[in-house]
Amino acid sequence: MSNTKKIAGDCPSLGDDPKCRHNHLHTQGEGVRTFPQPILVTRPLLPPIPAITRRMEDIWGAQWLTNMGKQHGILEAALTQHLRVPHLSLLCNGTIALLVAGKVLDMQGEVITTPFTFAATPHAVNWTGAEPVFADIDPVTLTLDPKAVEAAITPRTTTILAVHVFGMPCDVHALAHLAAKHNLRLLYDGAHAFGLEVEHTGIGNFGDITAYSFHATKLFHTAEGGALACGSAEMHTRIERCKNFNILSEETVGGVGINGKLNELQAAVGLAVLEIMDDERERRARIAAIYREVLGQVPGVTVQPVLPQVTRESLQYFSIRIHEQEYGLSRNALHAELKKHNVLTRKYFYPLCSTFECYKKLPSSRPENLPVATRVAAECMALPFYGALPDEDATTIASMIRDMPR
Ligand code: T4K
Repeated sequence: MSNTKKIAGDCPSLGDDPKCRHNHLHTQGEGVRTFPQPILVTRPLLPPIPAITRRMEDIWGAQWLTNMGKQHGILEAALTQHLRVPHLSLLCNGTIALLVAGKVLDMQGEVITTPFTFAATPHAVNWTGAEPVFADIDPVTLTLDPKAVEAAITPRTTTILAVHVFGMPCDVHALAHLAAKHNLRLLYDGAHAFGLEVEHTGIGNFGDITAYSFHATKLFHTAEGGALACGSAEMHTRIERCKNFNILSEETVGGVGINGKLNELQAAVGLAVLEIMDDERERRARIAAIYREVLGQVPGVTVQPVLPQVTRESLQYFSIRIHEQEYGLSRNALHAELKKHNVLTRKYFYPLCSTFECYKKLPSSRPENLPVATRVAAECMALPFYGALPDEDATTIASMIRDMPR
């Protein structure tokens, strides 16, 4: 390959020794570049240890470990402001957040959702006792296509559960219109949408409820955690009760609830992560810019777009699509080639949820019903995307995709 180069830093082997432990590229002949250590699709954002221990000392001093303690309160207030939402409730993870949302919205009957998502989305529908109905996605935003949603509505439909996949916002206005017209609840899975703003409005302001995930692999995290944002104080109260067994007082339980609480240790991690959030966002914006610059003009590669209505990007994932005919290699082949060279991309979200054993017999799971999602699942991949990824590595990964022999 003509532009193969050695990036050996101060390594005396100049990158030619395969036993070298520096994480720089080793050239092993024309066209072959291999990172000595695997580059993962993401790494958790790790605050300096003292920022954690300082808070641990507070927690120990208070002898208060969970059940909505001081750290929980501080984090909830800080995130309500950060996400620019009217009400926010912290939860122990994003999946339980979806379950609690489903419960308080009385999500029964049929729930129209996307197959192009993580397993948690349809599983949450199933766990609340409803049936997922898969509808196709838009070929640009990869989120639910409002026309497909409308076509899927039946008298049994109660809810639309839409996902802002990879931080690309759903068509929030069209979905709001549909929900109002057909008297449906509108729940957003915002697991990928932390910090996303559309038309200068926090994404959690749309729909009845938005669920966030604060898993370690997310931009903002509490190791495990999640939250629900909503617009009404009454809904917020229902969520707060539901996540705490629906206990109303020492002697009264108001209905069926669950243990969805985020503990003090998780909250402490979240507060420390929040302190370094702006730097992390800056780093990720830089990496996204590198990927866009190198890959933007490569035939057969579509880079995740920044949609015109987005006024603040989420910067949680960076996805590309590989169009086999034009690029000359399939997504699967590229994924495998990169893996050989220690670049571990992920085929999010392949296979489609509609193909899982537990859902594949649903009438809506037929591939003919989901042509766009079926195609996109075969084309899409998530690239390594986290602040600690050096610029040179991002450039190298993008160049490898650009120059991959084919
Ligand atoms: N809705 C949507 C649309 C979601 O994407 C998710 C979660 C949810 C709902 C549910 O939210 P949670 O209940 O999880 O809060 C990961 C995450 O576990 C999952 O949270 C996330 N979506 C999903 C898209 O990605 P896996 O199975 O791909 O994770 P894993 O273990 O393969 O890790 C991914 C990469 O991160 C690996 O390269 C290793 C690296 N990693 C991972 C962890 C946990 C680290 O370097 N350090 C770590 O601590 O699901």
